Amino acid sequence: MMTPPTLYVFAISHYCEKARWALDYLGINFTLRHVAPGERMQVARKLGCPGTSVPYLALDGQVIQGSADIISWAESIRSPNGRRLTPESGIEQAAEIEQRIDDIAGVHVRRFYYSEALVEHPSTVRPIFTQYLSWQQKLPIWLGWRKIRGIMTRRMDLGREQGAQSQQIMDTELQWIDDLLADGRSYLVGDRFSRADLAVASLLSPLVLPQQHPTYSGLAHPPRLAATVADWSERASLRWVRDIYAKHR
Ligand SMILES: N[C@@H](CCC(=O)N[C@@H](CS)C(=O)NCC(=O)O)C(=O)O
Repeated sequence: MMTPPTLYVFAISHYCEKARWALDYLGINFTLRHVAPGERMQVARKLGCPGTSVPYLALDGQVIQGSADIISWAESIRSPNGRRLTPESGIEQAAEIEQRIDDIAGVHVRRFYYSEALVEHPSTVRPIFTQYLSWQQKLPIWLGWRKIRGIMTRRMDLGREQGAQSQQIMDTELQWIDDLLADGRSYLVGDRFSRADLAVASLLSPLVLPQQHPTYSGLAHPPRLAATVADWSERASLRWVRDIYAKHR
């Protein structure tokens, strides 16, 4: 019997939600560890991760970094509940959808949100950053908040113009999902829930804030994002995300 793996996450991260949802869905027993921003890098180095981003999963002497690789690992062991996330046919199509949502919408939904929330309303972001952390973990975030904001602003290239650019990219990416759903299908590939659906729903969840999401109950949209999301809320893609969360999360 192997020791349960440990999944290292940020509460606010939609990529972490993607990995966590997959492990939950497949009934895999794991320990969840919330890490603080600086701590994430130290733990990643100690475990021998190739990079420093969350999520990463530590299991007996091995570490798997990145939501897609974590899902592939979870699919490679026998799922305790017999469920699968890889579709029986259309594996390539599912992989293409997952890759595109990981590379484009995953990045730009985050930049769209932080460009307004972290730059103009930073006090609304900090509670989610410190959620589920111990006092020892919270303290450096409180003390170093200004520095953390600066680093994040530079690394993600945040700002008003950049936010508007990411909004446009999100509009295009939502249109891509709207078009895929236009034939009335319930799932993106085949006729059952797959990793393509899980990837798209989790990475778009910051726009929808579904009530089944484990960590977004305290997250509020800043005003311009809230107005855009209100305009977009009846799009097929966002209605579908709400439905997928209600059915599968
Ligand atoms: N493609 C990666 C993206 C992971 C990612 O961007 N994680 C962010 C949190 S949302 C992070 O840790 N950023 C800090 C860093 O990259 O050092 C995945 O699917 O896991």
